[in-house]
Amino acid sequence: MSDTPKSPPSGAQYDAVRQGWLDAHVRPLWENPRVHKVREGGAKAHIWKWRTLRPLVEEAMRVTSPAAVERRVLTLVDPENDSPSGGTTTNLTAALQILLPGETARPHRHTPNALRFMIEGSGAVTVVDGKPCPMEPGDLVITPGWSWHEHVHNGSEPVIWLDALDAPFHRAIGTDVFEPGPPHDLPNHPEDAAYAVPGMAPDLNETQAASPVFRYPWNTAASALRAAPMARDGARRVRYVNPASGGSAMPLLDCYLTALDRGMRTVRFRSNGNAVCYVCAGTGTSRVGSETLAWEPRDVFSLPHGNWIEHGANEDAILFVMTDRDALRRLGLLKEEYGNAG
Ligand code: GTQ
Ligand code: FE2
Repeated sequence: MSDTPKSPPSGAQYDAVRQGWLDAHVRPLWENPRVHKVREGGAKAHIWKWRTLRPLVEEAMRVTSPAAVERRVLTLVDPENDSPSGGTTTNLTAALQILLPGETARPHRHTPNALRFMIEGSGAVTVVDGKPCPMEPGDLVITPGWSWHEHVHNGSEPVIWLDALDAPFHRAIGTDVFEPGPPHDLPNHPEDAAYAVPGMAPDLNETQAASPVFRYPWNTAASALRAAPMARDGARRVRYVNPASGGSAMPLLDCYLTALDRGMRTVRFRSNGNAVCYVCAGTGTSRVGSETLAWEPRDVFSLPHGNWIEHGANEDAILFVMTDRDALRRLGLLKEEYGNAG
């Protein structure tokens, strides 16, 4: 042990010391600009206008390469993060999927939870763990993580739906796994009829994390929404729940239908969760941080974390909203607050 302190390395000396650290696979934390970086405001919101998307979908219908025929999907890419591991917003990815008459998407399963919200066309069916789920406009069909699923379409016109997955979350935590079919070890789920009586559910030994009912038809969702009381932000809202638990339909992908009555503005709301909205009906304007998004039917827009959000409707409007908030809540990370309008 020397009692004369060494003078700090400087210049070329420091560079040599630094190279020694890097060669040994260690990195000085003080050189990382992200340390103690304070974020001002939220991540930037974006709107994908149907008016722009629809002709692009039309082009995707014309592609004949086997890869496209197997999976006609156009992902909605966050303009702030276009890396291949990114999504539409933090933790969530949304896409438009097209199936032409006679086309199928072969069976497979993956750890990410997924959902399909039907936009256009008729006659497609998603088979989830062996259960056929017809898909008509406004229907929600969920394919919970690790459920086998395949899409078939024996109708006479193209179908278009909105896909959403929690894949970016799985990529971030290293749990993203895919398995191609053919399906094996199909779990035994009760019939949907077992959950068709409100307020009653079969008494089984264990409750699954995801809903055993995979299809939420538009008519029943819309009638629940008509009966829904006003929520804290002034909107009326229903949640797509797992009827066996009363919780979110899927553990990491949580879905809502929000009614905004004509002329209303919601009380502003801020969350560290992220959401993607699809406009089912009506027109309006949403303020998301410093962005003002004017929306109309079939538009898709993001509500990234950290922004004060306010929705206004020009006419009675319905939004389908998917969010990662329940994933954050389960991890003890969710922070949400309400402010006064204005
Ligand atoms: O339909 O199964 O948009 O596995 C991305 C991954 C859709 C699907 C996507 C998928 C699917
Ligand atoms: Fe899939």
